[in-house]
Amino acid sequence: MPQRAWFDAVPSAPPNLTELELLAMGHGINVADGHARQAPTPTQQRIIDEFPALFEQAAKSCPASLDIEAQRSYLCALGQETAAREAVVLSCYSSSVAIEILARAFWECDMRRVGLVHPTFDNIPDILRGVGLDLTPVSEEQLAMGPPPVAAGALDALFITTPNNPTGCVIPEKPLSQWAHWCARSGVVLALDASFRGFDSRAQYDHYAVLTDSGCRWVVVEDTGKLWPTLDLKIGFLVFSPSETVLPLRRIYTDILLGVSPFILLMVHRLAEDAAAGGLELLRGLIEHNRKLLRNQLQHVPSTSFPDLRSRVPVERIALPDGMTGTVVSSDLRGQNIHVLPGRNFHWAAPREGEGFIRVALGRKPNVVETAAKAIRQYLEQHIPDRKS
Ligand code: EGV
Repeated sequence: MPQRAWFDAVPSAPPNLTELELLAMGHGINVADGHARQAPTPTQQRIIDEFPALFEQAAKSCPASLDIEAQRSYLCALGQETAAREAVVLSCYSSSVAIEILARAFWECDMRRVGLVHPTFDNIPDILRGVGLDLTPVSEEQLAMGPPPVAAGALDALFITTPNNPTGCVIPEKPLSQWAHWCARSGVVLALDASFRGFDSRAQYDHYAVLTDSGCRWVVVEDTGKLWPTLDLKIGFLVFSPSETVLPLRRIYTDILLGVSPFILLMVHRLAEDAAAGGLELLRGLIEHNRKLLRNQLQHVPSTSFPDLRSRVPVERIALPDGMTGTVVSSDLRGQNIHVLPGRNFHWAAPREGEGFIRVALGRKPNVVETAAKAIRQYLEQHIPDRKS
């Protein structure tokens, strides 16, 4: 029996991406959410096998020391030495909680006008709008080119997801530096969400050195949640400069939580050490392998393509043939118990622009990706609109 979607009761409210991801949980082939659902590597499995001992050790340790060790090992594994040395880091239950805290801090400081990368995963604009901020879309092309000669005063903050979700687009060091200098001159706070940086070495240059050198105000969200198959035991880090004394980040943080579990801090510390000692390489290999499986299955389907050829994030967009929409394709596939995401909601400022694609998650066992890829191929071959030549 297919389960009834609880949001069916409110037909006027279309589901967000996370509601669609929930429909996939435990049902059929789930390549919907971007979470890590691949098999643990042998050394990750060894850490998982030690969980009872880690729990005991965490109970006996000083939580503040575990917190610092988790932060530093994670940031250093991903090339962020300057942050590990100098930044203030608040450990949150998830990166969404970190973004919520940041959004509330902006609102409290009357910083309501936020430029946000477009497209991006819908929960980012939804959280920012949810606290009452006004969003302006900024395209990936514009971000790559560096700042336009925009008059200062149009924005209070600029929010960039890098690598971006779903495109995998990374902002390189030079444009980041240009944007950071522009933010410094314009009095704009630069906010980065680097949740996917572990998958892409091009996103592992020392961002915090660039931010600090520019003299701009900055806040960064980091996330362990997408990397390791730990059943959503994870941490989102909210990272900022010790000189950031205006945004009430610490106060809002303590309104919401006391801290994350010392057990999870210790687990993150151990998995970050494993990541630095070869775990990240293995992970990138798996994602690359799964991406190839998907692309190979679909390579001969007419008018179907992969727009993000340079992407290394654990999701892949498929551009659909003309005449098909991601909304219909994902809904039909869901009817066959194959769960992918439609593109529409990623284009939060212009949803119709996202109808041309679906998104497939790659942080899975290869046979799951392969099964999904075959089903998608069969569906597309059967439904491709007749082309008059
Ligand atoms: C992705 C799930 C939230 C989000 C999934 C995601 N939604 N946090 N409301 O973590 O790409 O599927 O980012």
